[in-house]
Amino acid sequence: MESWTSPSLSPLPASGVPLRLHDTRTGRTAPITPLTPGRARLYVCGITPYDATHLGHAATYHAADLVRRALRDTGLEVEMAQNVTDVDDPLLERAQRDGVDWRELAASQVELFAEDMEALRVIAPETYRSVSESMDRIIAAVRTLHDRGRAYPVESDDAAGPDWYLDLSVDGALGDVSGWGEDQMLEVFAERGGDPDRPGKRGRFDPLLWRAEREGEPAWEAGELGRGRPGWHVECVCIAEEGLDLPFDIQAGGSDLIFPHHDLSAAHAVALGRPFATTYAHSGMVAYQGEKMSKSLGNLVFVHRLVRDGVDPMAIRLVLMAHHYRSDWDWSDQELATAAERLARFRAAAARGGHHPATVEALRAALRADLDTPAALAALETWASGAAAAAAPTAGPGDVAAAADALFGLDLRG
Ligand code: 5CA
Ligand code: ZN
Repeated sequence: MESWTSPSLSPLPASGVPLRLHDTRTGRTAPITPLTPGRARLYVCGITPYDATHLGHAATYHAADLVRRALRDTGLEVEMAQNVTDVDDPLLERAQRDGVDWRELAASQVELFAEDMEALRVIAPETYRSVSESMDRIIAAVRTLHDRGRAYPVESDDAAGPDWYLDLSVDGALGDVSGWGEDQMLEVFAERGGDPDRPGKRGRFDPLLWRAEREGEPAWEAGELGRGRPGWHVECVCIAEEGLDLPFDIQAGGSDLIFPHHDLSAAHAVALGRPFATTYAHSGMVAYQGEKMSKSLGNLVFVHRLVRDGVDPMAIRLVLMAHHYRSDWDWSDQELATAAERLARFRAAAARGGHHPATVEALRAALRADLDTPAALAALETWASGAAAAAAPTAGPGDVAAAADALFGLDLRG
């Protein structure tokens, strides 16, 4: 599937100092050392395209973009893969409600998403695949899981054949990523697409692997598993494998995906006999008016609406930068106004001529310290206010605007 046009990239000469990133699985912040020397592989979970990009999505893809930029700055080649969940309950339900074909709904939202990513100067993924276009791989994976004795049927009353579940007890990988106990898992499993109480399941957290065809739903032929459509988690395993091969370095996404999605994606990979990711990076949740911004709650602030109303996308990026990526925070119009003023100050400073190697070094150091964007902003503020000490004659890059662009995707030339 077509992604979007990446912003022009002019990396600084490689710093060679590794990125330190917080890993949800170990709970520690540690240097990223790619499995393949010189080449880092990153996967970020993509959108379910039934509504436009909101600020929560933007924050998550901004964080992944910073990971990419930080890895590049250390001199690594970076490859990124991203999915589009175009076959899933909420999308199919929305399409049905609105009387549109699910493919059309998905295509229109995917297009809006691409425009938003481009406006925000997010680097496009090398591999960008929807579930519907990955169906051959997904079917091969669920059939392999069946052949390996990991799948079991659960009868349903509204379909011709059974639904199929992944038996987590075989590999015992439940909780490997999240580290959560079962009580904590149970608190969120149902609201995040799980069905802990369905009769016939062997384990409460066993995920749906293949759902038998229901009337009015799209379906594909999967041999001994019958006609149907995939459950959620297997898509990211297949798309990661296609784009990156398994295992890969970093799995990224919002913290709402720690459990069940990333936990169970990794469990699917293990059941296929492959380890999944080395590091799991999660961004915090953006709220609006006190509640997590979510399509199901409807309390959304859309990127394209802000842009249409004349907001400079770089001001949106500055709001995102003002919050450490791992913290949960509330979007506010006040902060957007502050960011717009800040952008004007930074641009004025860049226009005055912004050679200052110490600031460039501070920006790099902030980025590689677990994406410490508040520290980077503080360095830019000091520079823009003219309070930064006169640059000692040091080696290394000194153009602050070029560094803000390469490291943080901030265009200060406008
Ligand atoms: N398609 C799946 C992932 S395979 C999905 O979660 N789609 S989504 O459209 O619901 O979310 C897309 C990405 O945005 C995910 O990485 C999710 O963790 C992140 N996200 C969703 N809501 C928020 C929010 N309020 N704040 C921060 N990130 C969010
Ligand atoms: Zn995913």
